[in-house]
Amino acid sequence: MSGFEVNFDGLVGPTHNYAGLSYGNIASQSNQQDRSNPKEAALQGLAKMKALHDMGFKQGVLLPHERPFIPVLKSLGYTGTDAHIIERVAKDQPALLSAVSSASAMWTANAATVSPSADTADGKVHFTPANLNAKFHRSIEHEGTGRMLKALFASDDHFVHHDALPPIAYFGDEGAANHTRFCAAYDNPGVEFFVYGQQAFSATAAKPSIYPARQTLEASQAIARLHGLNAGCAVFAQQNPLTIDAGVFHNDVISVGNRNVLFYHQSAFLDTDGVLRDLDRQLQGASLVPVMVSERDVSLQDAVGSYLFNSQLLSHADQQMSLVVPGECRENPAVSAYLDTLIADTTNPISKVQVFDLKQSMKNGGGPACLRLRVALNDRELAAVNPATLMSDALYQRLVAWVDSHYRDRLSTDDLADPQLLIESRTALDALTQILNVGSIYDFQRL
Ligand code: SUG
Repeated sequence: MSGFEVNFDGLVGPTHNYAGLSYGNIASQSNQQDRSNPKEAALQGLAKMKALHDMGFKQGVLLPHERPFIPVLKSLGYTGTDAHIIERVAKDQPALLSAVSSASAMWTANAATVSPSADTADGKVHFTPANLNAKFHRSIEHEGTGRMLKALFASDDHFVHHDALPPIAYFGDEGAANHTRFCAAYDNPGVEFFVYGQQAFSATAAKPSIYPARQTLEASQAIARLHGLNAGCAVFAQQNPLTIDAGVFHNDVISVGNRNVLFYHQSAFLDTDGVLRDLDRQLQGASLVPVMVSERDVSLQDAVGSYLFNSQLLSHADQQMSLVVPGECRENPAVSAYLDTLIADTTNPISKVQVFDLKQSMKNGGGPACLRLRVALNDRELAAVNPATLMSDALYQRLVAWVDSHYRDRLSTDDLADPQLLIESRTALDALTQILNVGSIYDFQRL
């Protein structure tokens, strides 16, 4: 195996809360107004990063965004001191305050789409931050994300950064949550698999009827063009609209791929035979290994409830793979029984299941795969990544101490009106930019 897959997990921010902001995301809606524990959330995320680092996987860290995000409130006409603005918005429009306070940037699978250098015409790694324009609280992430990615992947010799797509529904883009790459080895040319929820420019194509489809074909095609993907490198497929109506708001809630393996639910795609045929045909140097989970073994409802497919599929040096799942998978008897048969079955390379407690994030619909952005790199590219953002024993200790000293252990949506939370959050993030050596990336540090 050559090349690396580095998983960049989002650190959960100090304002992590449950505001019920994501219609179509069942966990987000059903936990609205619960009290959150930002400290526990951040420590749960860090524990996963550290455990994967200890298992020998390459692990990086992305920073939380500045929240509550005062510049957006100013752009909406609020004036005065920051404390005054927060007080006014809390009174006028508490829902707006929740939106600008969301720690949703933690789900870095939605941060960007990344194309490795082996797939692109100019031989560079391409990044496009996702416009996330389906939800207001997420649509305000891409500028900060772009700045952060430039601070981590700074070398022009290796990395190309694009702007997010135009911020309208026609080009709705949710980043790597709807993008999977198949390859024989991480630094070999791969097949980039773009899964979309709807065709914006078609009045007749299938669409979900209850919940919104966030990703459009038009957006996915634009990303493939911008990244200069080599001929034969892209496959586009529509997610089954029935799954969106069942709460599968991103493809990574119903399938996951790694190297030549596609692990998916029977109902994931509109045209499964076409997906398997195209991926297998375009994959170079390996055959596709499809691992299909039937409705009989795991119902769509259990898949959504347990987040079985929002797992990370990680390759070990011996070619075997681990499936990193949330604790909810072992709490669901059908899913747990399925996992036991999956790892006992030697016709696929998935031989281990690693379970993590990510309840704080899960209650907002964010499992192990949501929390990470995959970046496939070769040795030279890895050497050009900001080294302070790569996980180590020392960095883990520093980040745990940082969380312990800056984070609250309870937060309700009413607490978002506390101007002290803004000060605490900025103090924490200012210290974090020093720990991770990323410079002044936040607006509050630059204005
Ligand atoms: O966009 N939840 C996120 C969860 C994102 C999960 N990401 C992936 N599947 N890759 C979303 O729906 C809920 C916030 C709240 O309700 O407070 C939220 O934004």
